[in-house]
Amino acid sequence: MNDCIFCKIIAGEIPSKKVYEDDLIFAFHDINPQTDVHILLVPKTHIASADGVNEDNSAAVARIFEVIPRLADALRVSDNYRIISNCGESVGQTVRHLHFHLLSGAAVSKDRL
Ligand code: DGP
Repeated sequence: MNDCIFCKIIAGEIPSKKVYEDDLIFAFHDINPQTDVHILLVPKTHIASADGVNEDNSAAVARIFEVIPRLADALRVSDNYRIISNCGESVGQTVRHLHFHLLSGAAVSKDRL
């Protein structure tokens, strides 16, 4: 997907604050954090949303959920976080590349942004 922001981040064409990468997935800090810890985990393969997950590409989703507890431990938020994936514009999906928000801590006030 040439026009996909997250594909460009994965390819290194747009800079990001990477926290994890392997053969299937990429994780980085959200550019507009909603909480003290706000990480995005994405499959390297372009999947538009959770609706696009199937038996051919679900290994990346499984990998994301294997990595989440390791990242949570590294970020010192184990047993203290939420995972959210918006599927569809009507519920707030703004980037059409499947991603999981890892959120922990206090909401970041506008004063701090
Ligand atoms: P959603 O609303 O669920 O589609 O979340 C998309 C998130 O992606 C949103 O929290 C902001 C983040 N985001 C959008 N563009 C960029 C970018 O260029 N870099 C980074 N790091 N995050 C981005």
